[in-house]
Amino acid sequence: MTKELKRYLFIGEFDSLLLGLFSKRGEVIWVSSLEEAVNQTGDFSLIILENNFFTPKRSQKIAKHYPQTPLIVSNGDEHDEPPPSVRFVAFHKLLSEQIEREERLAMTELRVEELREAHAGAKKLLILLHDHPDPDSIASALALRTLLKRNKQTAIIGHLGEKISRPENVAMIELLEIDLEALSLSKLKDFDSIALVDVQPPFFGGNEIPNVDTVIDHHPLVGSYEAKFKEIRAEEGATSTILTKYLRAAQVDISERLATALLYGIKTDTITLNRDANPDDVEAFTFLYPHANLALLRRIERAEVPPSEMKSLGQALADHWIKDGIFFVNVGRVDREYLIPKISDFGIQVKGVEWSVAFGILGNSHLIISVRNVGYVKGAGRLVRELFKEIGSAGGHRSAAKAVISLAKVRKTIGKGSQDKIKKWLTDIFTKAVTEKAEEDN
Ligand SMILES: [Mn+2]
Repeated sequence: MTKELKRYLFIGEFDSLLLGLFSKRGEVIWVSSLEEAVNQTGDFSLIILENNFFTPKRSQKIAKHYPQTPLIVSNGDEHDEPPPSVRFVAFHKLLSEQIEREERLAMTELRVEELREAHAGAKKLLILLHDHPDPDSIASALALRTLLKRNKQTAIIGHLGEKISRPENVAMIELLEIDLEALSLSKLKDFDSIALVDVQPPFFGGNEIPNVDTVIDHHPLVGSYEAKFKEIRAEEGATSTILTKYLRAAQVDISERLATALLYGIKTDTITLNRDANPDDVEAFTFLYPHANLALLRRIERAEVPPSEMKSLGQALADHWIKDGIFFVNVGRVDREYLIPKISDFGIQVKGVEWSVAFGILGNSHLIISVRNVGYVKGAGRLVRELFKEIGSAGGHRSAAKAVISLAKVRKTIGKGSQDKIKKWLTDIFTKAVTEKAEEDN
């Protein structure tokens, strides 16, 4: 929803305090009968029914009259079978800032209804991914299938092209028991409904994809194409983020397997710090984290490390120390950069640690510093920018960041490029910055 003027329709008996509060947010129309309610002109941002006024029948009539507007029942008791798209919200929540969140959820729930509608009659549904499926696309497909209340018999997840070969993707599919079919183009016409996730029709190199009813993607909108349901959100770091929002809004139970897949999808699409995660990604990630199977996730991710590199990992971890809740690791010299963030990820799991700083020298020319924090402390990205922006490239988001500094600059800054010197320097500046930051934040 944008910042346009909000209009609220209240139906039933309400405290003037509540109406007064809402009139500060937008226009308030207050009626007491169904007849008056459906005789209004124009659209509303939100319709709020008083609990005593609410009956499933009345809410259905109102929903039919205002199909684009979310319905909230104030102070409603939980119903065994609530009508679709009606949320029951406690009175105190209506008074607080949480109402904004409830409004967004209610809006999203309406979108989910439209999405389900787009495939309602489909006999053979295909959820189609891009030609080289990655964890984000695979997780999104699983989530969509759950959202549409289908299973592997009633919705195939497929892609065109070669069998999957990247070790971590193979591990994800095997460990999470995901059935993914490699299809040929001619097979597509067998499906009477197709949903695209993490991809859009023009990405298929000019190949015509028939019966595309849904497109859900976080890549920028490309070209023009028709679909019954389109959700293109380029501001999100992952398609898994969009689908996590849908699942939450529709109050669908998220299994451990699905949570693990989505968490991994968001992680792989955003943790590459060249691509910043936005607050939605962080919120989805935080929500999924306790539901996911982290042991399984580690097994999936570990597939990325060739056996030959296990030795470097082991050696690297040996040179670690903890100071003021910061876990430091000197990874030493590496040929492949990803070892450094990997070890930094590991460091944040150490008990009592709030920050993890892993660093190493890549290709004899650059110092790479990878920073993680537990999330409730602030600004990893800001912290590394403050520390290193003068001498190298530095950035990231709230809980993960990285800096790259040439060894020449390191020598210029601290006089010498020896590992001992670097260790002392980084320990000092990080301890100082994190302690100062904690004081600022309090
Ligand atoms: Mn993606």
